[in-house]
Amino acid sequence: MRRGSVAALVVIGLIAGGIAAAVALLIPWLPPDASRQAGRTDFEFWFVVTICIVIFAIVSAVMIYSVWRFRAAPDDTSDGPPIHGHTGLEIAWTVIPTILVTAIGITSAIVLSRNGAVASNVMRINVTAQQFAWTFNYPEANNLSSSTLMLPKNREVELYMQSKDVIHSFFVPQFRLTQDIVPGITTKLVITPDKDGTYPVICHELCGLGHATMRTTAVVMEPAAFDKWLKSQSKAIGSPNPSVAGLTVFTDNGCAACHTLTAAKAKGTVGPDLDKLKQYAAQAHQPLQSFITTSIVNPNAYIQPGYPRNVMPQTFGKSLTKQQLDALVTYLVNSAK
Ligand code: HEC
Ligand SMILES: [Cu+2]
Repeated sequence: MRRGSVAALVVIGLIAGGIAAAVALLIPWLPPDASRQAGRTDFEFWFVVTICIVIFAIVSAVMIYSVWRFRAAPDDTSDGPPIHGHTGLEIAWTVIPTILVTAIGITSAIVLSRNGAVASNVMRINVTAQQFAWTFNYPEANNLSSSTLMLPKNREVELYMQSKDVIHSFFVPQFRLTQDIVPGITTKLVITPDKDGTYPVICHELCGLGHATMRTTAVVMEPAAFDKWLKSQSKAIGSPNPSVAGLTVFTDNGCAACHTLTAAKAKGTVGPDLDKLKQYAAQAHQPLQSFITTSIVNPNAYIQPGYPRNVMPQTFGKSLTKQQLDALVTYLVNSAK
């Protein structure tokens, strides 16, 4: 090959690689990372991207150079010369990708096994996914239930995830972790959050009409603050003051997102106004307390006219402990006007 051709190939390759690298590096593709697993996932991500950029540069150089250098003259209708391949090139484009793909396979396997490794002091959290809500239960704290995923910083947690209906998927971009939740099996995910903050928990698998609303937040806090939260929750739920206990259950389980309730400063409008429960119970010809209990445990048993069925999560009967449910019902009975 002529010197000039080599120089042209190198220049085109550097320009193409430079553009691809700029697109990769100058645009902030990834949100900040907030878990120990995220660092490893990002390493693998950039390892693959780097390989892609180099290959892109080589392919672009050869392609652009060939289109320009070997183009046919406008009046040239003759066939090109017969060529029988190039053994050296064929060996190169087989061996090099084999090495690269093997390297990606090995590094991915290492990242996966490190990310899945469980420490001895791991904290278990049970996750229930269902159209279209998340519930988190803490077996270490009497199965305390929360609709927000509260996590202590630097402590490894293992999620045991189950679905009540269809396939969902747990995804927190800042943790760089995602795992499907499949009816009938328990899938697991290990997370070691390492930065305080509030991050979105997203359902990552199209799971029905309300899929886009199947979101909550993960809150990572200092271990001391987390212990305080656990204690205050357990205490509030066991509180002899029913309004404290019930309010805690109400706010922790996302009721405020869909319902209005003055006592809880809730302004949701997806579901009926819970300040009017007395009136609704009368319309349904049911005693107030059993009307409220059934509405929470089995929302489809009675559908308030004008409101959609299957929107209120069907999980509360399972996810709330008896104590939490009692506190919640008492609270709603007392705050109904
Ligand atoms: C995703 C939105 C959503 C969430 C979260 C939600 N609800 Fe509902 N809720 C609804 C909708 C919609 C209805 C009306 C349909 C029906 O009657 O089932 C409803 C109905 C009710 C009713 C019966 C009202 C009536 O007049 O029939 C009660 C009581 C109630 N919800 C309490 C709660 C409590 C307590 C929580 C939290 C533990 C909660 N809801 C969480 C959407 C929601
Ligand atoms: Cu979902």
